[in-house]
Amino acid sequence: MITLYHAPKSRSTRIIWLLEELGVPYDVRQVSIFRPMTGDGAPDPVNRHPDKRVPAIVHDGELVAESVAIVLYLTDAFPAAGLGPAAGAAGRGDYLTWISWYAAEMEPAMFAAMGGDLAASPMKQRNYDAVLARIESALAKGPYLMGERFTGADLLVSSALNFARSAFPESAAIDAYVARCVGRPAMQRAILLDETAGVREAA
Ligand SMILES: N[C@@H](CCC(=O)N[C@@H](CS)C(=O)NCC(=O)O)C(=O)O
Repeated sequence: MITLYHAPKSRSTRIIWLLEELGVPYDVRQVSIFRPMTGDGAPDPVNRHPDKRVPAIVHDGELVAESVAIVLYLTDAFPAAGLGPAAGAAGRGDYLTWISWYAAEMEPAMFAAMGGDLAASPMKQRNYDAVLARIESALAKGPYLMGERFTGADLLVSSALNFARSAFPESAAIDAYVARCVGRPAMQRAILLDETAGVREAA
């Protein structure tokens, strides 16, 4: 069984999405977190995340925190879902590149744009421009980052674009991509389960 430490309307919602894509049984442990935007909420002692953040999962006694680690761990652990090339398979390098790029490049660029930091920092502007160029060039080929197949990298990137759409310029290609990804039945189930999920049986 997989236990997900989750707080509604946070980065852990996309892990419910992932678990729904995988169709495996899981248990959602709702925890409180500190919400810096509003100042509400408090770290929850039952949360196994080392920083009392979400998401974190425990699978067969193994604790995994950080969204990208969880996506990689789960898409590797359940390869039948076809959400990421396995180690040694064609496309693995591309998959690892996208997943790592998301954490190391896209999230910082997105938060820099949201925080209005770009104008004062040529370096941040350059990084942001590179992020946008990478998204645009992938979507020009599309329909997904790695081509025809939706992967864990799309789950991360599209959920971030959906959350912070205003951090990026108007673009029909980005809008269509976000709609294509978040319109998937698994994400639509995740939205409904966000506040209420407990134990979910295998699909
Ligand atoms: N890099 C982490 C970020 C996790 C994170 O900051 N999660 C937020 C919710 S979206 C949280 O738990 N905040 C509580 C806090 O900062 O104490 C990841 O992607 O997993």
